[in-house]
Amino acid sequence: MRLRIPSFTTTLTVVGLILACAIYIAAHSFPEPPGAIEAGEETRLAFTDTDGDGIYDAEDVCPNSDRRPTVIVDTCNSGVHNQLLLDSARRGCTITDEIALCAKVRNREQFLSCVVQLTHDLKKNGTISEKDEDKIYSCTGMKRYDTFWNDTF
Ligand SMILES: [Ca+2]
Repeated sequence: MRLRIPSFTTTLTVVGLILACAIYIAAHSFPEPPGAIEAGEETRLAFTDTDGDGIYDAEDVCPNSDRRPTVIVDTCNSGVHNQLLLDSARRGCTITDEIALCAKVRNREQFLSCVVQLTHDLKKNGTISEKDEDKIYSCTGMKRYDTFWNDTF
C-alpha cells in the first residue's frame, strides 16, 4: 500500500477551513456582557453634559450636580457661593455635592469629620474663606474647633 502525501493546496485548504471554524466558534462563544456600552452610546456620553456645568458626563465626577447658587446643608442655606470644583478628585462636583456625599456615612460624628476635612481642603486651596467655613459649620450645628469636640459629641 502506498501512502499518498496531500498536495500543498489541499493542506492549505484544510488548515484554512479549521481556522475559519475556530474563528467562528470563538466569535460566538463570548456574547457581549449585558450593559456593555455600544460605540454610539460611548460617543453620546462623551459629549453629554447632563447638569450643564460645562464638564462632559464622561469626565464629570458628579454628572448630576446640585447647582443651586449657595451651599445647602440638608435644609440650611449657608449663603456660601456653591462653587464648581475642578481638582481631579472632585472635577465637576459642587460644594453642596461634596457635603451631600459626606452625609452618606453611618453617623453624625463621621459626617462632621468629613465636612471638616472638606472645608479644610477647600480653605487650603483658596476656594473658600474662613468665614465661609464658619457659615458651613453653622449649618451643620457645629462650632469652630475649640468648641467642636466639646459641644458636638
Ligand atoms: Ca457636575
